[in-house]
Amino acid sequence: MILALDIGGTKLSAAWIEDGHCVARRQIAMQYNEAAFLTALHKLTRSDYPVEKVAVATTGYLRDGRVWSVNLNTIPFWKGFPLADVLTQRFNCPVIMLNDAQAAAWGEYLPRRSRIRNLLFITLSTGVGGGLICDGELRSGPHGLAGHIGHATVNVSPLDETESRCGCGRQGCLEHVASGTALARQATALLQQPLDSRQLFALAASNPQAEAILSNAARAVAQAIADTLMLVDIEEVVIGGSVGMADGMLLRIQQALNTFPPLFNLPVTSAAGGADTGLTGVADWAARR
Ligand code: ADP
Ligand code: BMX
Ligand code: ZN
Repeated sequence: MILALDIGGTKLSAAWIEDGHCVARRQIAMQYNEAAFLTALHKLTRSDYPVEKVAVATTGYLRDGRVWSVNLNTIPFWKGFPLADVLTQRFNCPVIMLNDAQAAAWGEYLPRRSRIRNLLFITLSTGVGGGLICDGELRSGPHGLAGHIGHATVNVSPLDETESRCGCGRQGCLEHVASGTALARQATALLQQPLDSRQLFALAASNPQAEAILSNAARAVAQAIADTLMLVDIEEVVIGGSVGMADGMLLRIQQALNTFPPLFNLPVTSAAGGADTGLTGVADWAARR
C-alpha cells in the first residue's frame, strides 16, 4: 500500500492507496513551526495500514531529500528540512518526493497523455506553483526548480502597493499578485476590512474593486502562460488549487489570454483531479519506482 501525502501552504492531506484505489483519505491544517508540523504529520498518518512506500508532494523545492521554501513567508522552517529522513524513520520504507505542483502536473498529464505530450500545470493556492511536462516527461530540473512559475516576474502589479517584495526576495513575482495570500492581502488593503480569498470571490459579483483584484490576478496568470508558451512550447494549461478552481477564475484567465494575439492562445482547462490531483500524481509517480 502507498501512503500519499500532499503538504501545501495551508493544508496537509493523506491518502492510502492500494492498486491505484484510494481506501482512506484525511486532511488537517498545515503548521508553521517544526514541532507543530511533526505533531500534525504524526496525527495525520497514524493508521494500521501496511505502508510499503511513502509518496510525498510538497510545497517548496527538494534537494537530497530536504525541503526548502522559495517563499520563506509561507513556511519559515523549510530551510533544508530533512523530510525524507523523518518519513523513512517513521515508516521504515522507501520515500519518494516531488514538489507539489510538479506532482499535480504529472497527475493531470495521466488522463491527457493519449492526446498531448506537453503541459503546464499551475496551482493558484497559498502560493502559485507550477509543473511542466515536456515531451511526455516531468521536468524537475537540476535544482528541483522547474515550473516554479510563481517566482517568474510579470508586468502586472498588485493593486494594493507595489513596493513590497515577494517572500523569495524578488519584486514583481506572479505569486505576489495572484496567490490566495496575495488576493487576501490586496482585498484587505483595498476594501479596508480583513478579507480572505474565499470572501473576495464572494464579493466580486457585487463589488467592482473585488472584481478588479481577481481580473488583475488573471491577467498576471495569462502573462505567465504566454511567456511559458514562448519559452518551452506547450499544448495545454491546467489550472488547479483552491483559488484556481474557485468560481469564475478559469474563465477570467481564459478571457485575459484571449486578449493576446492568436499565436498566444492555447487551451486552458480545470484540474480533472480537483484538490486531489497532487496526491494522485505523486502516488502514480511512486508506484512506477
Ligand atoms: P494548499 O496551498 O495548502 O495546497 P489550497 O489549494 O486549498 O491549499 O489553497 C489555499 C488558499 O486558497 C488559501 O489562500 C485559501 O484562502 C484559498 N481558498 C480556499 N478555499 C477557497 C475558495 N473556495 N475560494 C477562494 N479561495 C479559497
Ligand atoms: C511557492 C513554493 C512552491 C510551491 C508553490 C505552491 C514555497 C514553500 N513553495 O511558490 O514550491 O509549489 O508555492 O504551493 O516556497 P502551495 O503552498 O500554494 O500549495
Ligand atoms: Zn517570488
